[in-house]
Amino acid sequence: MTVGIVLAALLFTIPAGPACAAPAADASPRAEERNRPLRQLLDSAGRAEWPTVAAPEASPIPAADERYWIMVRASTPQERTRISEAGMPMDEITADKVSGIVHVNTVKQLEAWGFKIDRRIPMTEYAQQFLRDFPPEDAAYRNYQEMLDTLQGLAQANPGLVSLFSIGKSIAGREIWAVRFNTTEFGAAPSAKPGAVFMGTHHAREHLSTEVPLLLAQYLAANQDRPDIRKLLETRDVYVIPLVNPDGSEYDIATGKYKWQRKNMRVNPDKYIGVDLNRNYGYLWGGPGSSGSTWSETYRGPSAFSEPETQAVKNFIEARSNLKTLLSFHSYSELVLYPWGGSDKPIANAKDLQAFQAIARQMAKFTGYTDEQASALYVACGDTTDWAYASRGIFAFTIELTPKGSSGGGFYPGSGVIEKVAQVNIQASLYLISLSDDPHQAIGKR
Ligand code: 0X9
Ligand code: ZN
Repeated sequence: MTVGIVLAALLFTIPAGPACAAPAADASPRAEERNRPLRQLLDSAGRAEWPTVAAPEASPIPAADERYWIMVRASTPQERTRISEAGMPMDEITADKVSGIVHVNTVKQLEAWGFKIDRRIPMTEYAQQFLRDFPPEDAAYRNYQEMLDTLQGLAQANPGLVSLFSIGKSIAGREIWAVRFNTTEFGAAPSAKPGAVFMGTHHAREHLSTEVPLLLAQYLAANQDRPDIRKLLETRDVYVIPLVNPDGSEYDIATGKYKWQRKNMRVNPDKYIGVDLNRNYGYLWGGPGSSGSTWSETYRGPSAFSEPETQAVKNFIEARSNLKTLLSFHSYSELVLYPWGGSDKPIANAKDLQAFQAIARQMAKFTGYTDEQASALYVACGDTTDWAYASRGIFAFTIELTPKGSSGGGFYPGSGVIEKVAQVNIQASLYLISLSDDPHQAIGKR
C-alpha cells in the first residue's frame, strides 16, 4: 500500500484543510535524516508543509576522518609544550601521559620528534565507542534532547493548541515530558473534555515506542486545520508522553552501541540496576509474571509505585478525572492488548469487555496487528493498563510495535520501519481519541 493510500484511509472522508506554516528547517545532516520519515508521511500525501524543529548542531562523523585519539607519554611542562606545538590539544593530562584528538600529521610529527605514542584509535572507532547517541545508522531515532526539542518546537509554534509540561522527574532527575493538545485549556489547567493519553518507552530499549507517540504529536499539530482533526482537537483533551523511562533510554544509547536495557536506572541496595516499570504499577502488584529479585529483568521494585517514573504517571492520571482512554506503546510483536494482563480471567463487566474487544479489534484492523487479552501473551502483574482500568476505569491498551525477528523487527528494527509503523499506529490512535467521549460506542461497530 502506498503512503498516499494509507493516509487517505487515515483521514476518513473529510477533505484536506489548508497547510500549516513551516518554520525554517534545520539543515544539519542528522536533522535531515531525523525529519525524513515524517516529511515523507505528509509530503507524499500532498499535504501540510512539515514544521521541522530546530535541533542542536549535530557532530556527524566525517566520511574520511583523518584524525586519531591518541595517548602520548609526557611528564614535564616542556614535553607538553612541544606536543602542543605538534598540533595536539591535550584533552586529558595525567602525571606521565596526555591524551587528545589529533590529525594524522600530528601523529607523524610526534613520532618524528621521538615521542612514545602508547595508544592510538582512529576517530571513527573512537566516536563509535564514546558517542553519547544512537548509532549513525539509527540517527532518525530521537534521543532525549531531540525529543524535547521536538516537543518544545510544537509548543512554540502552536501556542493556541499545544502546551508542554513535566509530569515529574525520573530516578536520575530527568524531566518526564508531556505535550497537551487542547484548544481551550493549557498546561495543568483542568478540562471537562474527554481525555486520551499516549505513552511510550516504559522499557528503555523500545525506542520505536518513543518515535510513534512523538510522530502522533507532530501529526496532530501539522494537520490541525483539517476539519476532521480540528473537530477532534476542539472536543478532546489529548496528552502525549513519549518517553516515560528517559534514564534507561539514554543509557541504552550512551556509548553508540545498544545496551539492551529494559528497566529504569534505579541502583538497588545490592547494586543491581533497575526496576521494570511495567511491573511496578499498583494493581495486583507483586503477583505472577513479576520478580522480587533485583537482578531480574522483570524486577517489580520493593513496592507498588516505588519508582518516580510510575509515580509520575500515577499522579498525572489521578489528577485528571476526564481521562477516558490510554495507549501505552511497547515493542515488539505486533499486538493490540487489553486488560487483564495480571490474570487470565476476562474483565468482569460484560459491557466494558465488549468495548475493549471491539476497540482492540478495530485498532488491529488499522495496524494489521493481532488483538487479544494481554494475559494470552503471558500473565504479568503490575502493568500500566491493568492499573489504569482497575483504579480509574480508563480504557487502556498496550500496543506492541514491529514484527518479531531480526529483519525489520525486534527491539532495534532500524530507522527504515519508523514511517510505516507510525502511519498505522497514528490511525489507531486517532480512532481511540475519537472514541474517548464514550468508549462503549465501539460496541456493535465491529
Ligand atoms: O512484558 C511487558 O511488559 C510487555 N511486553 S514487552 O516485550 N514490551 O516487555 C507486555 C505487557 C502486556 N501485559 C501483560 N501481559 N500483563
Ligand atoms: Zn515493553
